[in-house]
Amino acid sequence: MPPHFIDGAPHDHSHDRPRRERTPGEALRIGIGGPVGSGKTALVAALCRQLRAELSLAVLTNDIYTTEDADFLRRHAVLPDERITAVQTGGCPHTAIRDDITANLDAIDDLIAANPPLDLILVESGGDNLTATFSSGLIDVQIFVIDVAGGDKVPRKGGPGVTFSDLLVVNKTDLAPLVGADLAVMERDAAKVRDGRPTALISLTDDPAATPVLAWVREQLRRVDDTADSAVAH
Ligand SMILES: Nc1nc2c(ncn2[C@@H]2O[C@H](COP(=O)(O)OP(=O)(O)OP(=O)(O)O)[C@@H](O)[C@H]2O)c(=O)[nH]1
Ligand SMILES: [Mg+2]
Repeated sequence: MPPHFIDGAPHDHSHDRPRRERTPGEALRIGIGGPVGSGKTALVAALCRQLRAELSLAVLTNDIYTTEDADFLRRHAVLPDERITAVQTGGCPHTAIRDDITANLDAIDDLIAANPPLDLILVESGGDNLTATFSSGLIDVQIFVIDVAGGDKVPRKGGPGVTFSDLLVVNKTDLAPLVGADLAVMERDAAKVRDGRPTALISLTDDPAATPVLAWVREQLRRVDDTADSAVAH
């Protein structure tokens, strides 16, 4: 029997705003989304620890009912307190990063005003599901973090984060033997739908520097610098 599809769903997840216009010299904004517990905050902490000596950084977290993730990052002193802020969404986290992004934009304005000049702003989404993505009116590029613990089927289940994120991160590879997940299957299924966009398999436990993700972030920053240089030259 063929599957039933819901067409024109009342809670549509596909709309977006036009890509925001980045002024040369403005901080690059990287969105980090993905399902609950996949390792988004752990990745934010890793990137802050690796980049804070060379860049001016700030972090914005989203949580539904608390400011748990921002509190965690402050407690672990990954950045000075004034460089970490939070949005408490009160409802589905994806609404705050895609549908009504006002609270996130206001929080980013506050970070920029309090910490001039900023090179990079990391925006963590509240833990959500495979349908959640950031509005391109809020961030410049986005990372989608899934983990191995949910089983090796997750990339095959697809969704906009798995398919269209600028970088797909498959975290917790250390757990693969424990849950019987085949990493080669995850890599292959991701490659099938990602049309050449990169995927990084990592374990933040085994590699706390998140080396491949760090290299990707540095590449994004270099691209931004190149754009700024060419804008000055013209
Ligand atoms: N074994 C293992 N555990 C990890 C790894 N990365 C993160 N964790 C653990 O996974 C749990 C969830 O990590 P978080 O960084 O809080 O995940 P999150 O995606 O930010 O969670 P939410 O914001 O609640 O959606 C924590 O207990 C982390 O210590 C990893 O590579 N391997
Ligand atoms: Mg988190």
